[in-house]
Amino acid sequence: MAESTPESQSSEYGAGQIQVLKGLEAVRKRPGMYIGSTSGRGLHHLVYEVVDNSVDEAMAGFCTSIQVTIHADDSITVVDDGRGIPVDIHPTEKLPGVELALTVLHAGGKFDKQNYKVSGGLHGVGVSVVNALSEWLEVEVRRKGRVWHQRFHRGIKQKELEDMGPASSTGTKIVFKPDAEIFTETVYSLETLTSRLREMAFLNKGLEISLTDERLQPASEETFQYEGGLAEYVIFLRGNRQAVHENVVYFQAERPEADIELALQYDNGFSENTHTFVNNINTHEGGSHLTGLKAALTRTINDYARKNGIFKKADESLSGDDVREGLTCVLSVRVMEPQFEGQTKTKLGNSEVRGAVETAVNEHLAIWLEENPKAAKAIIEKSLQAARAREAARKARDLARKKNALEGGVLPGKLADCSLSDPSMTEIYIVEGDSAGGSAKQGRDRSFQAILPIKGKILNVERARIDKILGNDEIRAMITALGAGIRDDFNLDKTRYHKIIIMTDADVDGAHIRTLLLTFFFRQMRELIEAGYIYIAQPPLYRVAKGKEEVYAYSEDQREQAVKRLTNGRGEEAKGLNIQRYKGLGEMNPEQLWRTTMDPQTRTLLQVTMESAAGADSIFSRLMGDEVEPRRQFIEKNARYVRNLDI
Ligand code: 0RA
Repeated sequence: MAESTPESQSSEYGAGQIQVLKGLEAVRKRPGMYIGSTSGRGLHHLVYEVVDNSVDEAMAGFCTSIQVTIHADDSITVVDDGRGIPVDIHPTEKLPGVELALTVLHAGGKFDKQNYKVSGGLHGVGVSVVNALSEWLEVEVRRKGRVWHQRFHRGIKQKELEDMGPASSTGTKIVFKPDAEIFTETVYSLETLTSRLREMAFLNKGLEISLTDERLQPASEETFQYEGGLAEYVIFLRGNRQAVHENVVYFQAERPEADIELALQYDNGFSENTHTFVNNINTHEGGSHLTGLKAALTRTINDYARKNGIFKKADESLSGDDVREGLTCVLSVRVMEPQFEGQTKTKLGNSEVRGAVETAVNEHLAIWLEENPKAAKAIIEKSLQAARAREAARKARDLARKKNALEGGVLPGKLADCSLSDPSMTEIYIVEGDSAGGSAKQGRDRSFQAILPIKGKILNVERARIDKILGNDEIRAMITALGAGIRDDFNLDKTRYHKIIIMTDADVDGAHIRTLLLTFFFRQMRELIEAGYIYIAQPPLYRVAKGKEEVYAYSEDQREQAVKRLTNGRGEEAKGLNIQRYKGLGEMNPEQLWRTTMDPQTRTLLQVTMESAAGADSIFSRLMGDEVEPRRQFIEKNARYVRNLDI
């Protein structure tokens, strides 16, 4: 296609331009419709959207390296070495392609669809949305031997696309500053961006992605590049759990329905860690590709065991759960026209993908098992152990059921229940320690708030099998109080409270207990997290008082503010000022606990979400595994982690 130079374009203010202004206005009026929210989550989506476009260029085979920089003012630069966004004048729109990509909704660089086999992007909204929601945005394209530049303010161009001179390479650079008029949070989380970009690098074998944070002194820089792709991802996710076999099972297959990449490895843990992706998007809710994978795994392992005389009895077999115990697995598929379904649009609907994945996994896994007989034997032995434990647990559970212990009926003795019974109105506080539990019982509103005190460190469910978990008193008390069963028997509709609030001390032990509880919910009652029922209470860190005035502070910042206000700016040395640091919930009397932490009118609750199960899950696995040091480091950073779950 012959490209005319932008200078020769007509710059009439036509119908197209009016459409552009209308489009931008729509995005700025209802940003949530395009990027989900205007909180930290939406803010981070802007970066993902821009990076996704560069990754698409990499997937098309034209880009090898992407550099992301967070600048000191929280503006962002994304540079790639792809072909550059086209600058030729669009035949009917009469504007350069790059300008269209940045100003026309859904044009998003993909107006030229044949170039891309598949394309990612959670919302697929395109860079024009990023442009509309940025105070300013600059684009620099290297293409056709020239450097091209254009600048926008809140989506509106400040000048025509300009030829800045010769260029010896190709690529696209986008710099943007999110609009503080739109976003409630404008500060990027290095951790959140790191984990998403790392994930992108694992999913796109060989692609180099670097992240620089210039807000730090000196600036930090990390580069992600994995020649092993998903095989390296599995090793990363396995963390410090011990592998049952050395080599990761890995293959790539191209089918008419989908391109498939799979890696898996078994470890000596008891949980399953499977992550599935479609066009680089984490399919938290699973779907047809996952169904195909599970079917193939169960079938192939059973076939192998039978053929090689590993089963003792003729009718012996392994269930799906058995062959997935201790499994770390990542499946990534690329599909031309993905249909996303489910509550959070993260479930793959395309039915043709199921068969494609199933046959590919059957074929490759069968070969791998034949070629690795030692590993195959170890995996099957591991699955057989799981089957035996499951059988023992089933017997224990039947027994427990008979005693009516897990199915409600008899509530635990330590539970102070509320008087209302409509779950949508009620909440339960799971409180660390009997003394804080006592204060909470006295301070609560007993009509809708129930209190369950638990003893310090509960069992680490990451390191225990189901029979041991069910034998633990604290855990049984939680299961019966919530009334909805666990794991495969869990029934969300039976949950007795729609808010389950974890309330622990604001110290290291409290953070550890909170992590143990979250691990428990994540592993045994994941639907509670998915339904948004799990919360974390925020007790104050300080009470600042002077005379009759008192203020509770929930952060260092708030403490400083409070001191300033109560002393009219004189500071901590002012006479009569009293600052109390709360180390534990027990230091508050019932009335204070109510006012600061439990009263729905004034309290702050953090909702625990599943947005990035891959991230959260690897945190759980790494931290709740056998090694002490990462756990200690984690606990020290724990407050940030909760925020991370939220983003
Ligand atoms: C459409 C066509 C072509 C490149 C791109 C889009 C493109 C978009 C972005 C966004 C960020 N980086 C990008 N790199 C490339 C090229 C078509 C051709 O050269 O034939």
